[in-house]
Amino acid sequence: MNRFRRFAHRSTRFGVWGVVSAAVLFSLPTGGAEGADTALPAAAATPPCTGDSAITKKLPGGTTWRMCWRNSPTAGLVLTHVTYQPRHESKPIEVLGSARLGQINVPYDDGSYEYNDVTDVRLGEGALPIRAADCPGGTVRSFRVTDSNGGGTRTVKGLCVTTQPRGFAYHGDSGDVGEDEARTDSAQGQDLVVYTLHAVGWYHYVTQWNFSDDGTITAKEGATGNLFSGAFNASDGTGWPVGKNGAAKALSHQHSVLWRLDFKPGGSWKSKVEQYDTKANGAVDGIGRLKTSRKRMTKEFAGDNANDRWWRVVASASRNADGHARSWEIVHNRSDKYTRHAYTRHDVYVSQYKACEQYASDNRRLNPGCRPSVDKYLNGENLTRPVVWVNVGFHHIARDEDQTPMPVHWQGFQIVPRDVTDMSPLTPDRLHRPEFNGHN
Ligand SMILES: [Cu+2]
Repeated sequence: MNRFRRFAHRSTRFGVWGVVSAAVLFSLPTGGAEGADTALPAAAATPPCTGDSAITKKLPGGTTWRMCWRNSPTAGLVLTHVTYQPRHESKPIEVLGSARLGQINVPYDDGSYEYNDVTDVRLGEGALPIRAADCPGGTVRSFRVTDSNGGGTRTVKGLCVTTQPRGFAYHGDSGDVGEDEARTDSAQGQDLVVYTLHAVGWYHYVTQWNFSDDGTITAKEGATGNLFSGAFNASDGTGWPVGKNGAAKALSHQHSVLWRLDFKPGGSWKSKVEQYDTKANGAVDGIGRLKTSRKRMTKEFAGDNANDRWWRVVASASRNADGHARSWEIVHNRSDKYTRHAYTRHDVYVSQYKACEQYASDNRRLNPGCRPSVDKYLNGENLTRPVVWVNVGFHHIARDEDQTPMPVHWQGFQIVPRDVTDMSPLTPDRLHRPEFNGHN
């Protein structure tokens, strides 16, 4: 059985920006050209999106997140103009110009199938409705999608916007920092959470973004649904028995999820990328010393996780109240890398922005005159406007518990603020004072 729908490529390109039409059809977010946001006038007086296309949420800790969203026929959920405004900031601070999936590449271990779920299967056209019960405490918004069977468009009530508790935000004793009448401060954190559901064959993907009150952004892709029914014949050792006595062997396969992040830190596309590594550096009386070094990444590069290594994107013209350059750190913890493809062999790829470089692989299907994949986007250019591609792989060896429906398996990463604010954005007001910011 063929797992996937096949259909001719079409695209609906309604402009989302600046549309003030009262007609429902035109106020619904629709798929659009991925690079479209770059064509906006720099000093647009009108907001980048209005009505149902805009998400604004002030969390209990005082942090406000704002963004625009749409459903792309390929990439599914696309977030643009993502800004963060903690309690003591008078203006929103821009973080991401746009953020979305760049590809989901799924090869099966026996060499029988390989899918590019974003570009080829067109994940975005497989949008599924989200039931009210699956968006607890939130609201489900609608969007238009091209019908994947080739006829017209349909409305899908398929974007959940909600909030979720995230456990401890902090717990501390103010006597430690010298407050006269010491108190124990504590708070529980909250996230703004947005997600969509898309069917790709028998799989259902949850594309989720959490925006925390402390400024952290978490991207996670969940795979659920059902194991591909055509792939229960792994008799050659490339699967795992999931039926009675091992007659049915589910084929193992790899999900390489690649996200495309077009940073706009502090409101400018211009930014720098740095890599930090911490290494052993001798010892003093038997106690080890460590040395952390910074490497400015001036040219396009592919990076690999290593012990004590991380990267950050640094704003070129935006500083916090302490005078430190604002930056956002990429936190990438775990990944099974599919080494056969150059575009899934590394943990991050950082390319200089180019409008036609839209997908991590299979790019020529939609951008025929352009380079084919993210590894090929790295051709030695200077990095002045970096686009960060984060690759998180999961090698899925099925288990009995994957039937049925399959429990969601997640893969993702985080973007964590570093020096975006002079103190924690959640510091209680009575502690948000110079005497508690740094010790001399
Ligand atoms: Cu899987």
